[in-house]
Amino acid sequence: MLKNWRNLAEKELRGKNPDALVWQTREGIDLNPLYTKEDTEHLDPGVPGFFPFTRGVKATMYAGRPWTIRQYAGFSTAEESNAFYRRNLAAGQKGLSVAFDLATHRGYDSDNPLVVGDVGKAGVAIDSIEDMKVLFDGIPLDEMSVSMTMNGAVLPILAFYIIAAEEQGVSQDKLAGTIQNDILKEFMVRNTYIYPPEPSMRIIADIIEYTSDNMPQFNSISISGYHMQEAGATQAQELAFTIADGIEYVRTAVARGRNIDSFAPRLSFFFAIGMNFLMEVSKLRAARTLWAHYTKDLGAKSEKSMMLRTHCQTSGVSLTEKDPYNNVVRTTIEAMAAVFGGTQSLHTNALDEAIALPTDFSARIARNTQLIIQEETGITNTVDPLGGSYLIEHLTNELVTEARKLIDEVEKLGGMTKAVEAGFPQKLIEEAAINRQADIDTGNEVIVGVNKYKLTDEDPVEILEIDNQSVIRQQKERLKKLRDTRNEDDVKAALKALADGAAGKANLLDLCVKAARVRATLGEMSDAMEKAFNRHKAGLKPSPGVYRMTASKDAKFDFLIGEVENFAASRGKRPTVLLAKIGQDGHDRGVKTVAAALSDLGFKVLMTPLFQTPAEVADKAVADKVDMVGVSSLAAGHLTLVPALREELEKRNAKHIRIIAGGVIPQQDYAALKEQGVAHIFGPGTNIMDAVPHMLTTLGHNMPPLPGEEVDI
Ligand code: MLC
Ligand code: 5AD
Repeated sequence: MLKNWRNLAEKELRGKNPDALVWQTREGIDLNPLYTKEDTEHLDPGVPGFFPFTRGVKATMYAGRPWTIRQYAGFSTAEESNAFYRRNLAAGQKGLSVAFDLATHRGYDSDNPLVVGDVGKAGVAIDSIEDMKVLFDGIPLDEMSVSMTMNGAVLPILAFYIIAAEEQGVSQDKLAGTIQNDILKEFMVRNTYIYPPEPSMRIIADIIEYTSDNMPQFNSISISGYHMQEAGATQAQELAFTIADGIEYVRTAVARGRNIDSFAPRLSFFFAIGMNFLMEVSKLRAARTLWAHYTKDLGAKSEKSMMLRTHCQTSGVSLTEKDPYNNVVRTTIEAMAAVFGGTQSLHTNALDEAIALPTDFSARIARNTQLIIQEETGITNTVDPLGGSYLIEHLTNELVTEARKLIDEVEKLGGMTKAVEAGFPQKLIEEAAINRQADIDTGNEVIVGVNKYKLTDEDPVEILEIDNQSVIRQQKERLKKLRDTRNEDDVKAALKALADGAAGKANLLDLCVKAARVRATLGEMSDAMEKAFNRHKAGLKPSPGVYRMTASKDAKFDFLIGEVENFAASRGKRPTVLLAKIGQDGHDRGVKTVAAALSDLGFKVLMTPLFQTPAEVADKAVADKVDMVGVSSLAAGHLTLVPALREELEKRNAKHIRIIAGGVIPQQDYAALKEQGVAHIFGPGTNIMDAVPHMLTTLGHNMPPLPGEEVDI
């Protein structure tokens, strides 16, 4: 039969070998154009609800209870976010998921000068228990399951939550919810850590210990692959490193003397769901299979410890600033993959993802995407509806195999903490990100509306604007009121106990709960622990060679190298650019990819570490005599931080150093930035090779037209 198929296929292909249709995925998996019974005869995925849970953790899955529609949200003040949550719950959302601003993530109160650009911007500003109470005003915490995405300042935030519930009359044993508390992926890709890896892992163990003793319904970690995929990881890398992180957390808690079955049932997971539909469905099935086997090998006896329960979020990085209504379609496809994969909880991104935070309008469409799948399609009525598909079973098995290989490599390095210290996962993810960018820039990978089928005119979409200065003002007032009314002696004593506890061995969540009760702020608690732990700092540097491998196949690449050489010959020095990250924005995939590409194109590329002040960037720009500073902004701080940088350069008589900016910057802000002297703004989806002529022209180079300039249609 198969032979007949090959003959027919060859005929259809006019004599070409059907093997030419094999697709090598980014994971390095070869996918054939056809799968049959023979490919899956040796594979038995079992039934849902039973080990190894490939087909789902519950016997009835969505037929019994649909997944939780849990939209991640937060912006501005606690009042504004609370009102937004209530509107969303009234319109069909089922669980809450809190996005905190970057000042909060990094352990700073809103009145700290280091966070002027970040307060209230990428999430809600929370400084104390008083803010947390307002955030959940009118939301009964014994009924609502709440997820909080917090990793750096995880102790004060979880403590505020416990006390906010206590002051609502809800004891901590009744709290159902999840704290992200996944620090390993912060060091790997997300960058909202505060302390170095060792004390950070101790904090994780303290939280597992405290929650498994006192909060039996609370998920102590959300082990997250999401941010790995967002940073460029392939699905196999995301899968493997997430499971490897899980293994490391299990070992950490076991090393504390905890029985695995006392805490593992409350470890939960979080994956990204991108556009490779069949791969994503298979990834979730593979994840459950892997976790069941690894936890069993680690000594679990209870099946609850072996069940991988997960939240999913559709992929932000797959969405585009260009022709943004296409994003509704992308998100629908991704949401369906999460559902076919058997997720427990889901966030669907809004269509304005690559521009700003969701408005009420875009949040409504995102939420309705899930409601429509749940209520109009009938998809929920059968468990694991794609189970038994030849391809899905084959791919699930391939992903299990690929992930095991990577997990073995991590094990050889001594586990994930050591692997992260050695930079192993980071390097693979970074290379995957650069490769993908090169594929997109050269058109090997198509993104509709970005590198193919482009619009000539883009209609601007309405965006959510946040008055950052007003948020800071309100937060400062609230902090003042708190400090005026609390008992300072109690606060001092609680903070001293916390500082001593950090230097010693006490459970830090317990001490933070006590400090929250007497109204210590988030910044004060973080500082108390920083005395013992210090603050973690990490540098950035370009990775040469990877972009060139793919991009050099494009004629534009050699042409641009030639122009950079011409520039260098006429000036006696290569164009020198300092790529800068200012404020608390730790998103570094973009800046690392741009650095890699520009250095392969002949630029001299310098990079600042993360979390710089405008003054620090200006100092480095002047000291290193750069021609240009490129500011990468993905957390909406640009309108505050870029003008501040210009001022700092002017103070140093360095007006000649040009500024360019890139990242998530709404068109609406372009004029204001240009008025502040920004020479060029490069939005999401910019082809790096197309950016180079603008950069050279800005530096006064006389650019000839590019060969075969693509004509927009
Ligand atoms: C479910 N239940 C069933 C059932 N299905 N009971 C009988 N029959 C069925 N078919 C039960 C479950 O056992 C459970 O009870 C209860 O119903 C709730 O179901 P759940 O499946 O556990 O769902 P949920 O409560 O929503 O929990 C999902 C979770 C959790 C385990 C994945 O960790 C979670 O909500 N995570 C969300 C994480 C998140 O939102 N992260 C945002 C990150 S954004 P019981 O008693 O067994 O518990 C981000 C972006 C950034 O990170 O970078 O800023
Ligand atoms: N509100 C809503 N969604 C958010 N995201 C990040 N911050 C917020 C917020 N404050 C989403 C985006 C982003 C992903 C990490 O989470 O989709 O890409």
